[in-house]
Amino acid sequence: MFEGLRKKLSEAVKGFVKKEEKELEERKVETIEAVPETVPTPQPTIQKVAPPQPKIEAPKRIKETIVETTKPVPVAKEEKKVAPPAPKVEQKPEKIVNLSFTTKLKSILTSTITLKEGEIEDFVDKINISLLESDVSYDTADAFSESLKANLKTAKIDAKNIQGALVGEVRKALFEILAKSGEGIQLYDLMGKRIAEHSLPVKILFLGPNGTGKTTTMAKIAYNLKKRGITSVLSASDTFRAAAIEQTEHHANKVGVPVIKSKYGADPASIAFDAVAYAKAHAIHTVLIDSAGRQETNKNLINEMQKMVRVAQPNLIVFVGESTAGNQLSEQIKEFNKFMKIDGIILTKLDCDAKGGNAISIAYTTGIPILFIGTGESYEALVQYTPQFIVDSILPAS
Ligand SMILES: Nc1nc2c(ncn2[C@@H]2O[C@H](COP(=O)(O)OP(=O)(O)OP(=O)(O)O)[C@@H](O)[C@H]2O)c(=O)[nH]1
Ligand SMILES: [Mg+2]
Repeated sequence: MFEGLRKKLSEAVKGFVKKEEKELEERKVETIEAVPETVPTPQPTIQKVAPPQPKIEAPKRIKETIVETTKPVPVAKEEKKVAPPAPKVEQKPEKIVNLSFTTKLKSILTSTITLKEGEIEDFVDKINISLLESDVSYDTADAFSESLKANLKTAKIDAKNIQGALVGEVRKALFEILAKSGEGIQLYDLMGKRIAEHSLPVKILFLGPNGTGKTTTMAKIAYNLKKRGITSVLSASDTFRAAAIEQTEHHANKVGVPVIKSKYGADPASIAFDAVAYAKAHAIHTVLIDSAGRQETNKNLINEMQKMVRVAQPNLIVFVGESTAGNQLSEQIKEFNKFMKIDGIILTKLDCDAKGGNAISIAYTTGIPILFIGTGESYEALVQYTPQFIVDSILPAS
């Protein structure tokens, strides 16, 4: 997961840095060559000068003593004679002006640099292409590029670590893009808060297209909640697909949580209602409600879903989408969101998606917080979403 994006972005940064470093080297050579031969270099004088550190580091009282005792003796004058500090060289006659300019330029070259307009364009273009090739949508890549460009215009790039500085700028722009959907929803923290407030049960409805991982993810969440001492009940509300009820039951038994079920063809909303009643009666913290996979274009199934929402009144309506669906995933979410307000997203099968750009696009184009990322088939393979996790996975700080 994210391998594609990680490889492409770091290659783009490294490629640019190599070019930039070469150019810097050339600029240094040009500068050194430009120094007139007749101009004396200040180094020999500086090498003779005694280091002034002891005076600076002396404790206050000792310093005072030194000042007192040296008052009658012209120590200060002696120091002036032997120690010509760099700034004074600048004030000296005309021929040394060239040198101080050179020094200044050198110091600029070895401390921080600001990228030129053309260099920024070149760098941002490379990053933009890397994003597009990794399944990041056009809108998202464009917004990212604008953000990066604006930051680079004012950025003081550390010339000793151009790569690190550029990586930092790309990471900053990534965080800005991901901020569109906030920090995500930290379910375990939310549950802790609700338990403390006695505001229970928390009802979560899982919906989305066929086969995206709704039932498996629901079981993963039950497992991970249980590990944290948080109880849950599963509602087998997919009464449509063959073997869906047995699948939910199988997960419930494996995880060790209760399941509320009925017959195939039964009203999914009434099963969800029963599961909520069961949770209330048994002081269970969470109700996890499954649903049959559906397309946003299937009017009957959308009506059925709206009824489930009315009856069960979930606290969180969570869209489960697979990362491998590419750019069409954003569109699916937007369409579902027209019929019922989606509170959060779970992005599954990131382990099957070598490119990984979808995670960024979804956050930016929908603006809906992400809860989790599915990274495999096991119950453990569920990662809490945070922008930090995404940015660190895509481009670790260097
Ligand atoms: N590799 C991988 N497989 C996953 C992940 N999440 C779910 N799966 C697999 O995806 C397949 C479908 O999962 P389900 O949970 O049945 O999906 P669903 O959305 O409930 O499917 P329907 O009920 O038919 O709509 C199963 O084989 C799961 O093990 C994931 O994060 N990574
Ligand atoms: Mg299912």
